Amino acid sequence: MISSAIFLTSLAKFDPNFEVNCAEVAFLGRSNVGKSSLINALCKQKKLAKSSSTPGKTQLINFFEIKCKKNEEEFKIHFIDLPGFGYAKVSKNLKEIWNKNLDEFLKFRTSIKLFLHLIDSRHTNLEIDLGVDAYLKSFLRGDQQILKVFTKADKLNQSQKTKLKNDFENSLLISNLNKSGLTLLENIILEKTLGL
Ligand SMILES: Nc1nc2c(ncn2[C@@H]2O[C@H](COP(=O)(O)OP(=O)(O)OP(=O)(O)O)[C@@H](O)[C@H]2O)c(=O)[nH]1
Ligand SMILES: [Mg+2]
Repeated sequence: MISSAIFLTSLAKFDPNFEVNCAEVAFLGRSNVGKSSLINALCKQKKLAKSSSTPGKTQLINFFEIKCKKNEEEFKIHFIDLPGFGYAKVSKNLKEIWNKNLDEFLKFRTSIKLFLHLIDSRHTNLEIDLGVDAYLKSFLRGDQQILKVFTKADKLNQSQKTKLKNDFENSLLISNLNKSGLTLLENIILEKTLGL
């Protein structure tokens, strides 16, 4: 389980000099889907990653060092909080720079072993998410995995939850608000990155 988490650093783009000696988990998805809130919920901290109801809050690539424990042994991974895709209210120029920087970062940062693609559980088939999925698959390496995580489950009623689970095999449905699905997700992250 996660035993501690600290903020490490922020980058604007891929930096080959920022080397890494552990597996990394990238949290990505549309703006406002709940990426930063999920990092906080998994780490049981309120303000580790900056979250806001205003889309576009996360503008840099933020790294967090996560320590995990199993049977007295300690392990380290990184969580990476990314700016959201599809945020329209910034200048076109800035959007292009973000996209180019993010594109390079995601392709070259081979220490990322798990891409957590967060999708709002109320809007599961948006074009932009289908695009993100195809985009990730276009450069995914053999030692990297994608996991779809459906957020804001607290907004669904029971029959909507059942439908989502039927529509998406092995789907993970979480809520940062009522903490549902978080222990399962934590276990899956640790298993996929550390083999724990
Ligand atoms: N109902 C509900 N709201 C949530 C949940 N998780 C996050 N939110 C809210 O969604 C809004 C956006 O959350 P963030 O975590 O900042 O989203 P983000 O994906 O990091 O957004 P950007 O940094 O702009 O890309 C905030 O108002 C959160 O309180 C959840 O599980 N349920
Ligand atoms: Mg954010």
